Amino acid sequence: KTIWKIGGAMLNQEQLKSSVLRNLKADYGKVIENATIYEKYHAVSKAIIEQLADDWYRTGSTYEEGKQAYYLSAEFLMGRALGNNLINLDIYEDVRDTLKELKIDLNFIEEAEEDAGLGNGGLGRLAACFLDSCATMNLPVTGYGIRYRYGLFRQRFEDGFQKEEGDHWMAHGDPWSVRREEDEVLVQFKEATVRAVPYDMPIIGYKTKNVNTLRLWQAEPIKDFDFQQFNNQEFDKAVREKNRAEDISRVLYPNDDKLQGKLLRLKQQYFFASASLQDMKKKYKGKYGNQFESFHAYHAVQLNDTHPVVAIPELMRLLMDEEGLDWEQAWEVTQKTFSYTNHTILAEALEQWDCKLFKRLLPRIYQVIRQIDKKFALKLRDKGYGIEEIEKLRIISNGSIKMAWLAIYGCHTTNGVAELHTEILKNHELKEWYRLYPHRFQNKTNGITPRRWLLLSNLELSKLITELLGTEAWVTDLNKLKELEKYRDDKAILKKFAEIKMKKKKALAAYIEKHEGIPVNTSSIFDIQIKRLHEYKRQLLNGFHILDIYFRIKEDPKLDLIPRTFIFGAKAAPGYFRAKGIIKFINEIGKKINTDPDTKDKMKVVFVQNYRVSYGEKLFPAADISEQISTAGKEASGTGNMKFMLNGTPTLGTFDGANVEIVAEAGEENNFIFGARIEELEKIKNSYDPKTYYENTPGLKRVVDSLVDGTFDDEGTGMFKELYDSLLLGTNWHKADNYFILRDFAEYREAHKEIDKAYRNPEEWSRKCWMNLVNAGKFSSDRTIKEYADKIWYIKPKRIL
Ligand code: DL6
Repeated sequence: KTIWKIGGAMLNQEQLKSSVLRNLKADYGKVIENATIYEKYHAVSKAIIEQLADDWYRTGSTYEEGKQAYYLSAEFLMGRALGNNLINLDIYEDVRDTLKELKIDLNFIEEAEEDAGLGNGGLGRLAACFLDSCATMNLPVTGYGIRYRYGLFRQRFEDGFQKEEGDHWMAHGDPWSVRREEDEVLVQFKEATVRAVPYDMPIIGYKTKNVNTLRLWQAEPIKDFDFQQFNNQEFDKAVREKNRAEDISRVLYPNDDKLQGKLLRLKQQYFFASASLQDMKKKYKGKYGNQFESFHAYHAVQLNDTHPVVAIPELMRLLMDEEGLDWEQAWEVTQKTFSYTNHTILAEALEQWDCKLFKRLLPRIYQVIRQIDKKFALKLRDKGYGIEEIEKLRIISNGSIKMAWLAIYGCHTTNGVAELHTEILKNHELKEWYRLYPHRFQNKTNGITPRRWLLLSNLELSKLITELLGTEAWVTDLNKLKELEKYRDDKAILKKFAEIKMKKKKALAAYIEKHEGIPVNTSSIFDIQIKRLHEYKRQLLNGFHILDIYFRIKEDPKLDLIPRTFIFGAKAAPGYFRAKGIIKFINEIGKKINTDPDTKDKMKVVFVQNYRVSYGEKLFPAADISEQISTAGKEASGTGNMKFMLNGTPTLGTFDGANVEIVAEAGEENNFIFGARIEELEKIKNSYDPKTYYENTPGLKRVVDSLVDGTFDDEGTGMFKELYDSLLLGTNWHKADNYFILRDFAEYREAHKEIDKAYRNPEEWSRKCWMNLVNAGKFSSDRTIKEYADKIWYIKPKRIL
């Protein structure tokens, strides 16, 4: 039976089997019976990638004709490849059946694959979803990033405290990457030059022959070791250069939304920005010779946040120093090449580099930035700007380089990631810039790929959708879901839908029991908050509310509540003390509630360890409630909110980020919206006194005090007292309760009561879920990418034949 239906060589079951066996033998000298699970995973992956080679190569050469876009990102949170690739190739079930004949369980080997966790959270996962959409839509787009040897740390809990371990994700090999030594380039720093060696990952679109590329750079030394020093028995010295070079791509910085002005991070940024541009330049030169005045006509480069913004002065350098363009020409080409996406308005996340540090590492690049800054100031002066206004916009000020300013000035377009976020940028954070360049600002509301987040993770629901629509077209045209709205009152369909949810809940419960050792009741409401741990995301609010229910049940054991399972998943940046305190606090709450005979059948708290993409694939489909409770104005967009929605889960959320658009699509009546809106927070922010809420909101004092009154133990770390003070006293740099937790507590509790009420009517509840699913069309990353392609990159699909 032929199983490979898309392009490439025709592959039948027998060929697949022999390819797997051949790979096992060639790579490990083994047969199925004595191969480990990793080896089997490896052999199967290689059997698949083998089939792609021709189409992959042809995609590359087809794209070389004409304009291409490049997505530069310090993070690509890819997750696992095998299952997703099989789904996109439309061979998942056939491969599964074929492997059965070899006594290989596909599910089992899928679980052996480590996530490629080369990103922190939303920003990196967005980049991964975008690549999937670009390939699916046959768009000539290449991703460029860093091949970190260690991805985002692995998390486990010890006595409720977060512990981190290095994530050596490729320890068992990396069958989905191909080393392309022939394309290596050199990257020069003041004190050393390193080799950038590309590893290419195939990006397989859904049911298309095109295979796009994610090119990740690995840093390597010019010379592996110094033989002379080795001979002199100076072993450490002999490998010093090697280690220094390798340090650059050794580990992903585990901070999201917080700047760390570390030299190594700047090295990483310049390393991949320079390597990527040199790669483009080399290919361009091969094809068009020295016509660098037209470089921008063939290259659209998207800068994912400020991390790759050093590419702007680097392209200036390459064009002037190596290709002989004059400043004005180079600047025009540069500005027409780049565009920039802003992902946050948190001040602490806006990257700035200390001039001295920068100059020490990259003197020539520093010189270029100084020149850009100077010319910009003169331009503003000529426009009639006053000294103070100029100072606000200057790229270099107070001894630092403001990367966001450099980005806006050096790019033709700046975009925000949700309507509300873009409005905040235009009217508040970047208002001076917006006044100066109104036409440069655009909105591109984020999206997620329906392939990974529905087809792969919820096959059952996908099948129901296909059955009802009579077509699979929704997979690439998510707006088709809207046609299913007509079933909103169809009892039989809603019942089937609810049964699927139950099935996913059972699967999650089994997984949680196995991995966290906690049994959960599948008829309870699965109330899930999964995202990075941050004060502004307000996991603490969720924790307080859980504790409030606990105290209410203790007071009144007959309290009539639908049982709840509160599930958290979150990593805290290792140096973020307060975030780690919140994890410990929630774990303490869980310990108390899960062991108390009065409450253990009514509620449960589970903080899953090591939340990551592959865990998300199990959590999103099983959720009854999606917690999106950030302080209004703080979450730029959110994309987890969209993953829940697409799996038919109502949002319990604030008017923030893309929640606003989710509710506009699915109806406020089908979601649970609460809390102060931006306008109100703007009004109260200067006079806000959390103590008033603390004292006057029934039940609130009791839960806040639990931090310090002996209810819980932080084992002498001072974490809980620090949290308590942050809410009521504030610090030098933060006002008390900076994120308005106490202000929103009562409304949050009311919203939960609404949920409890609504859940009692199963049909009504299913209808709400259904309305979320069928209105999720807007949030496909295909829609987002089409907007980037049409309005920013100006590129068109190019299908290979
Ligand atoms: O745009 C993707 C994602 C948004 O959905 C989140 O709301 C936002 O917090 C996140 N931003 C970052 C910022 N990192 N930096 N700098 O991760 O981007």
